[in-house]
Amino acid sequence: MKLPNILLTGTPGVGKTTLGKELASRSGLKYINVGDLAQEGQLYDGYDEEYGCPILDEDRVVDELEDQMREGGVIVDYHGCDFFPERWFHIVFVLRTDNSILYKRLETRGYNEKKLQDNIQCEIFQVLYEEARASYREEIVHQLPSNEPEQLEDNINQISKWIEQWVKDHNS
Ligand code: DAT
Repeated sequence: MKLPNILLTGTPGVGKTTLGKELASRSGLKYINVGDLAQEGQLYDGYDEEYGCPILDEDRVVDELEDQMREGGVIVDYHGCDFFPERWFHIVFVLRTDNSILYKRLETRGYNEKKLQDNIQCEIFQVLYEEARASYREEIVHQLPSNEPEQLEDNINQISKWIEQWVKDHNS
């Protein structure tokens, strides 16, 4: 059976992991967190002194995922989207959260002031939405509000319906 690949992107803290895992458990699709994948495989290329974090080796991440993506049925979660091959994804969701809510979530994570401000700016300037629109066909890029639990539920229901329809359309 053919299954679609879905990209969940957006600023850290907008709720990609929460949505991705729940969606995977309800749909049977496989959830992949690129940050975790990179850590497990040490898919890094140097260290960013300014941000105090390792730099993702994008080519190795793509190589690592290629076979699974070709098979289909994968939900990918990452706060970046311009280095994945465009052909991988059938739909792209950019999660969006209001500044004050995002600020509280990131504060809870213990982010330092610089990291907090950088991420809030990232959301204000809709960096990930612009990146997604520059990297994928406009028709497949959608924004989803992710401020409250009701919206999480709505997003899950909406995407589940989309998956169902996609599966019907591509397996008949
Ligand atoms: P991300 O994977 O984008 O970094 P996350 O899934 O870890 O984000 O979520 C960050 C926090 O926000 C976490 O405590 C769960 C909460 N959260 C996520 N989506 C939410 C929603 N729609 N309503 C309320 N809280 C949400």
